[in-house]
Amino acid sequence: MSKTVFVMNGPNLNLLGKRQPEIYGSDTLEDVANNCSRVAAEFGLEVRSLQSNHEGQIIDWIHEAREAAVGIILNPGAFTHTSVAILDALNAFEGPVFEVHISQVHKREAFRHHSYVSMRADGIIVGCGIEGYELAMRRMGTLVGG
Ligand code: DHK
Repeated sequence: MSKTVFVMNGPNLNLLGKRQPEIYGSDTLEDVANNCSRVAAEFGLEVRSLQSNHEGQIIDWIHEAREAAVGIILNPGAFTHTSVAILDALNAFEGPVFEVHISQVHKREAFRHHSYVSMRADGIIVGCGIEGYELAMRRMGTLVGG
């Protein structure tokens, strides 16, 4: 059975490519999904790409990942900076977790400088545009790929 990595995106990332392109670029979430699948295949991994604007849905998917995924790559959007509940859910997941931010959050407003998810993440990729997801997937492949 092939191993699956959940690539999860939080609120407003469904608008990737249309929303503030000067910050988030012009590529879409579909581009992210395709790029992740291509890199994952190099390591014999499969990808399930998920996006939700709802915190509870993201938590439910993290719970599902306990049985269905070998690792999680997550851009929690603004929930990064607010959600103890997502941190708690990730703490109940045993595989590698990579946190991705498209923008360089540390050059932005102070409220974006703190991440609850970083307390659990095994690696953090910030400010590399959507390429950050591929970088995370390469590291994931090194850790859990076949
Ligand atoms: C995406 C968001 O939607 C913001 O709320 C975060 C993150 C940054 C990103 O850079 O991908 O603060």
